[in-house]
Amino acid sequence: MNALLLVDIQNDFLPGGALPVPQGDQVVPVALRLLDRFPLCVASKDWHPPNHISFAVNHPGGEVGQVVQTPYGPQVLWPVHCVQESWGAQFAPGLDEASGRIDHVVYKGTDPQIDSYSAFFDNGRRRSTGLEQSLHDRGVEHLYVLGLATDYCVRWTVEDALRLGFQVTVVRDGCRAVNPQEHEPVLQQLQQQGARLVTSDQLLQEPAA
Ligand code: VGL
Ligand code: ZN
Repeated sequence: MNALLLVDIQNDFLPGGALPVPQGDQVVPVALRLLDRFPLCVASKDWHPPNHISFAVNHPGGEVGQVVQTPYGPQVLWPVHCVQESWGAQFAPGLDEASGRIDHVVYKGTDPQIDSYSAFFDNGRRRSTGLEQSLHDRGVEHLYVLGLATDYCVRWTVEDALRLGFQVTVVRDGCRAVNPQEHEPVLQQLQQQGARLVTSDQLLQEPAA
């Protein structure tokens, strides 16, 4: 069984949002084109409480971009983003309207004390989000991944998926990076770790998944 996994395609990661990913809006039409092709679609949402450890404002003197030490390792400080129930945490326009076609949503980064880039585990790999179990329950063996951002949540999600034994295909043009110069090197690293890279055009030419 194949599943499409949409990573963090939320307002705050689009231009105009709190943590804008350059051209982040351009992944939405790619996601919409692929949605109909998959028997199962799962999406992750970054879903932080206001007192989340990743927010610079929650560290005295903390600045965005600074790296602080935490019990689970280094943590980059971010602007306040994807606060639970806020506009910024909603799916991007277009995807929000199509959200009836998303079978399952995984919420991550919900614990104030630890971040969660991966849709599978928190950054300390202490707690699971339940995504692995729900994919196994549905008989999923192959994940097709796209979303935001290539250099953070897509990367960590794909690395965990590979470690967990899923076959992984990353849809190149369905991803954008916080640091655009990181996009291609990260994709190359993911390929070296065992992910297949395709474009959405290539995928749409393959027999339906
Ligand atoms: C993300 C930074 C902070 C992401 C989430 O979705 O890539 N990046 N929170
Ligand atoms: Zn976040």
